[in-house]
Amino acid sequence: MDIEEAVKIIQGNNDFVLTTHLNPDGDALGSLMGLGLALLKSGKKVSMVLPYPVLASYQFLPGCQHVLQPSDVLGRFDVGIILDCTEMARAGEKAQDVIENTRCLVNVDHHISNQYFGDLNVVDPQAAATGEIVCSLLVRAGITITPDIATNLYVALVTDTGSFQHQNTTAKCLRTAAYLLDCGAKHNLIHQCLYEQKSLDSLRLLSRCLESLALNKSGAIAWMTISQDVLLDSGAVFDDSDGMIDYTKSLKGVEVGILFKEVSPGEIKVSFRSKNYLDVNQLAACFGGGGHERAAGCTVQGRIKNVEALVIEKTEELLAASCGGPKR
Ligand SMILES: [Mn+2]
Repeated sequence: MDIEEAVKIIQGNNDFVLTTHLNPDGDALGSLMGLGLALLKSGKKVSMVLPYPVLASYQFLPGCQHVLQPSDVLGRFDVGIILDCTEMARAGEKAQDVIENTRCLVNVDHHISNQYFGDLNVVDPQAAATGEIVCSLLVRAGITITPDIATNLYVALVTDTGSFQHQNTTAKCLRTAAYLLDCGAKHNLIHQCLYEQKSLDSLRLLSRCLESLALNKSGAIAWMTISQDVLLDSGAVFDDSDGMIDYTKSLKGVEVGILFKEVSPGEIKVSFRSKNYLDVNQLAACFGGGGHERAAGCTVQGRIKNVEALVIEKTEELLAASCGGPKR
């Protein structure tokens, strides 16, 4: 990981464009705006670019007002920084055009499946969140972390660790979180904005989602399904299903939890979580996806029942191959 090189690039340049992956989550947005605000604060010219508006649920993040559409930015930038993104294509075509039209591309990420596509790759799969790497970068570059920057980076940590519950919650992650609280991130407010602003429709969707819960024979695999019908019925939107997958894993004896979402007819988005030993990055890769060892996803084309059967079968196969037992 070339963090010192990245510090030099940040210190030695003035003209930056930043982006992250499509359907940005808390880590993507927190890293984007945390770094963006920090560069602005140190007097640099910064464009933060996203092809779609920031989700309403994340609009409490300081810096949202600076986010631009790819069509808003013109010309060639000195440095492009792409955050939390395994491969260039995940930024979306329009943001990709902007970020590629730079003299130097820096790829900052923590996914084990990262493709090392940058001129400089600051990739640390040990980091709990990309926001954790951004925090190290800022500290090493001697940039003061304001409360607004801290809030963004803290959100990155909270969301990518499932509120410090997932296995990626390391001592370093918690030290970074503590440091960000010292810098002025407001835990209480952030927690409320992230987890206590749900709509009635989204809880109705949760109830329908839980009704669909199924288990395989051994009880090691649990899954839930949200079809288009169920979604329309509940009045919710797919973004409301954030976090619902964790209920699968909350069951005793379950090693792998899966959520199937019919995002459009014939297009099924599949999310995976594992508890102790199954490498779901590897599982998702069987279907052209990826992510982390304990959290990953992919998109599979087909009818929802067929996709379910296919994915469960593959999951059982990999579970059996992992010798049916925890390695640690
Ligand atoms: Mn992340």
